[in-house]
Amino acid sequence: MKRLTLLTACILAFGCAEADGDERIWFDMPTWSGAAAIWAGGTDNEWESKSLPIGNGSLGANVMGSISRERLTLNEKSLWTGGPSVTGDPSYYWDCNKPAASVLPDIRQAFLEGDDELAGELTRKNFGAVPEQIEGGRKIDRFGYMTTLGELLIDTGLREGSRPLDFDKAPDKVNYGGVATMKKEFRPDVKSGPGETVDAYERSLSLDSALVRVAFRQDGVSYKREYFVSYPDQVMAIRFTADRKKSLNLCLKYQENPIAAGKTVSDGNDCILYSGSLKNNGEKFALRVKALPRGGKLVSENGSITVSGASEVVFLVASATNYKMNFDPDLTDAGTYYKGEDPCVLTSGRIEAASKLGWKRLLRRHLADYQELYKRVDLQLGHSAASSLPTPYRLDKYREGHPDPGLEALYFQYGRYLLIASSRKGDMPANLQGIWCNKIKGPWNTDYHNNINIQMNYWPANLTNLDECMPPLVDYIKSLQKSGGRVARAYYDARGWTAEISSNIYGFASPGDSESMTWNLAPANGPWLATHLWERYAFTRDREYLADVYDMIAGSADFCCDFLWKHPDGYYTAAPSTSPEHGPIDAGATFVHAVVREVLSEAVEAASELGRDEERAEQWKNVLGQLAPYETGRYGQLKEWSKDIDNPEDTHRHVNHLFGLHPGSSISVSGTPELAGASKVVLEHRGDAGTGWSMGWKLNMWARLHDGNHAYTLLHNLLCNGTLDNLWDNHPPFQIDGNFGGTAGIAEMLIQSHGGSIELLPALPDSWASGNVKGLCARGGFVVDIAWKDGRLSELDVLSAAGGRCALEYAGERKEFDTVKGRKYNLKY
Ligand code: FUC
Repeated sequence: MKRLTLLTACILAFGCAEADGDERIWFDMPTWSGAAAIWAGGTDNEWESKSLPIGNGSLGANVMGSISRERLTLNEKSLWTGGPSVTGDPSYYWDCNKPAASVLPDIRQAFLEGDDELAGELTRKNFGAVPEQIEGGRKIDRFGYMTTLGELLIDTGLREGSRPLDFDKAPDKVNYGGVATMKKEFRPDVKSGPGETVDAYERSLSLDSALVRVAFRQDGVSYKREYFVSYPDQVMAIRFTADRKKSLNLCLKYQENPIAAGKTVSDGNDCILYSGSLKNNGEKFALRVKALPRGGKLVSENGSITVSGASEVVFLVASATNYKMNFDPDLTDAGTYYKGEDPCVLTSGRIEAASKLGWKRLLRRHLADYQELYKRVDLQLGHSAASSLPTPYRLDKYREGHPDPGLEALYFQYGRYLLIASSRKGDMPANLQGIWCNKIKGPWNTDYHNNINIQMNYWPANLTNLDECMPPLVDYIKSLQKSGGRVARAYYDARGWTAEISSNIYGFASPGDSESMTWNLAPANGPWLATHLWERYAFTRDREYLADVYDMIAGSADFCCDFLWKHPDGYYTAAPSTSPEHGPIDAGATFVHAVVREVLSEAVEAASELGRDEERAEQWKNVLGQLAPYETGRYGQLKEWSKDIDNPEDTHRHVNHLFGLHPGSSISVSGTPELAGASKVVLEHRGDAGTGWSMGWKLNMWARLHDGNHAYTLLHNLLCNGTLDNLWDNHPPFQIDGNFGGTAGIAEMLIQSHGGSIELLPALPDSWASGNVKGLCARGGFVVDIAWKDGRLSELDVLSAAGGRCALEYAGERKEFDTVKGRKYNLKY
C-alpha cells in the first residue's frame, strides 16, 4: 500500500487516536502469528520493536497482537538462575572475594615509582574474584541471569493476513547516519484494506490507562482484545470480545521455559497450572491461568484451555516464585533466598480473589492504582500533524526532519509508564530490560549493572513525581549491605560496604572473575548507589525515611574514607581506579573522586539533619577537604584520568568523569563556571552520538550546562537513532535505561534543583516555544507547575509538600520565601 493512502486510511480508520489523546503507542499492522520464541526453535524478529509491554513491577508481559495466534511473552522478575543454592554449597557463592587489600601498598608504591605497568599488573591479578567453580568439566555460573517465564499462546482459529515477504530473509542491521547501528524494522505487507483477510487492524498501548488493546475485523466480525497487569490484585487480566455472538473459539497453551523442570496440568475445568523449578538452582515457581467465558463451551484438558462459541472470554494469569528478598541472608543456608510462600498457593489465592472481582472491578482497581501515579504529571509541548499516525510512521516522519513535539512529550511519559510498570514496592528494581526479556538468557544477563544503568533507571523517579517507584531501589541497596561489607573488607580493608560492576537478586556485590579492570574494578559503584538514598530524601524531606537509610549512607561514606589512599602529596586519591569502560588502570580517576565528593557531602548533611554522628562526620569533612581536586588538561577539558592523556577524538559512550555535572552537583554553571566550561569541552569531544543510554546521559548533561538547544539535539538523536518502533530504547539491543535517561533529561530541561534553588526553564530549546508542565518535583519537597509562551515563563505555581524555605531562579532573577506545608503559591516573574 502506498504511504499516502495508508496514512489517509489510518487517519480515517483510527480517528479514535485523537479521542484517546496523544498518549498512546500504536501499530496498524499485526505481527506475524508464525513467530515463536528463539529458544523454542522459532524466529522472533518483531518482539523487540513491535511488541507492547505491560507490567506491575513483578509480572511483565509483551503483547504481540497477531491474528491467528496471540502470543504473550512472560516474565516474573524474581525468576533467576544462580545464587547460593547453585551447587548446594553456599560458600561457593559467598567466598569468591580475593584478599586483595594486602596488595594495595605494593600497587600504590608502584604508582609512586612511576611503574604504572606493575601497578596495573598487580591490580589485574588481584582485583577480580576467584574463578567460577568447575564441576564435571563445566563452569558453574554463580551469578546467574533473569530468565523468561515462558509464553502464553492463544490460537484464535482466525485466518492470518497474507504475507508476501519472507521474514527470515529480513535484513537485520542498518546504519542510521553512522550514529548507531540498530535492527532494521521490517514491516510485513499484511493486507489491511476492506475486503482483505484483516481489516482495520490496531494494536495500541494507552499510557493513560496502562492498557493494551488489539482490534481488527475479519469476515465482518470486529474482534477486540484488552490486556493489563494489575498491581493491587497481582494478576494479568486479558479479555477477548467479538461483536458477533458466539464467535470466539480460543485455545490457550503455556509454553514452558526449557531450563526448568515442571509440568503444566489442568486444574479443574477452567484452569491450568504450571508448577516447576529451575534446574540450575532449584528456585520454585508457578503460573496459573483461569478462563472466565461468557457463553460457549469450556474445556481444560492436558494442560490447555479450549473455549468454543463464546461471546467473551476473560483470562486471569498469576505467577509467583518462592524467592523472597533477604536483607540478612544466612551465609550457610543454600536456600536463604527461597523462603517465600509456596507459589502454587500464592497464585491460587490471587486467581480466586481476582475471579470474584471480575473484569470490570479488576479494571477499575487497576486504573485507580495506576492513574493515581501516572496522572500527577502532564506535559504539553505542542501539537503536531503527525500525532494521529501509527507510532512507527510518526517516528519515520520525525527522522525525516518533521518537528513533532507531541512525540517528544509521549517519549517523556513513556519513561514514566515504564517505571510504574517495572518498579513497585515489594520487588527488586527495574533491571537492564525493566522486566521484559524474551530470552532464556538475555543481554548482559538482564541483570543490575551498577556503573550507570541501574542508576539511570531511577533518575526520573523523584523528579517526575513517582516516589512510589523508589522502594525497590532502596531494597536493592539494602540487599547489598551484608555481601558489600565483605567486599569492602576483602579488597580495601575498609569499613562500610560497596558493590562492584553487576548485581543480581541474590545480593551479589563482588567483582566478576575477569582481569578486565575497566569494568571489573568498580568500587565507586556502591557509593554511587548510596547517592540515590540521599536524593530521595532531598526530594521528599521524609525524615523517617532518612533515619531508616542513614546507616547505608554513613557506611558508604566510611567506605570512601577507607578505600582512598592518602597520597604523599597530601590528597586523598583513588589508587588504583578506572574510568568506565576504557583507559588505563589509574592512580586517581576523576569519576571515582566525583562520586566520593558527592556521597561524603551528602553523608555530612544527613548526619546534621538527624543530629547524629558528629565525630564521624568530622572525618568525612576532613577527607572531603583533602580530596584530589578536579583538574583541566591541555585542551581545556576536564581531565578523565590523573595524567593528561585525554584524546579529543575519543567518542567513548561513557562520560562518567562528568559525574559532578550530572547526576552529581559539584559542577554547575553558576557555582563552578570554569569546571562547567571544561565539562563542555569534554562533551564536545565525545560528540552527540552514542548508544541509547549514552545519548540519554549527554542530554541530561547539556541540560545541566543550560544549553537547551544542544540538549534538544541529543533528545532528537536519541529518538532518531536510539529508539525502536515501540519507543523502547535501543542500546542496541533493547535496554531500558535510555528511556529513563530520556525522561529525566526532558524534565531537567524544564526544571532543575540540584544547586540549592529551583531553576525554572533552565534549558528551554527554541523548538519548544510554548508549552506547560504540571507536577514535576524539586528538591526541598516542592511540586512545580509552569507554563511558558514564546520562550518566556508565563505561569508558575509551587506547591510546598514539606514546608520550609523556597528559592526560585528564572532568567537571573531570584525569589526566596518561607512556605507552609501543603500550601500552593502562585507566583509571577
Ligand atoms: C555497561 C555499559 C554497556 C552496557 C552494559 C549493560 O557496561 O558500558 O554499554 O550498557 O552496561
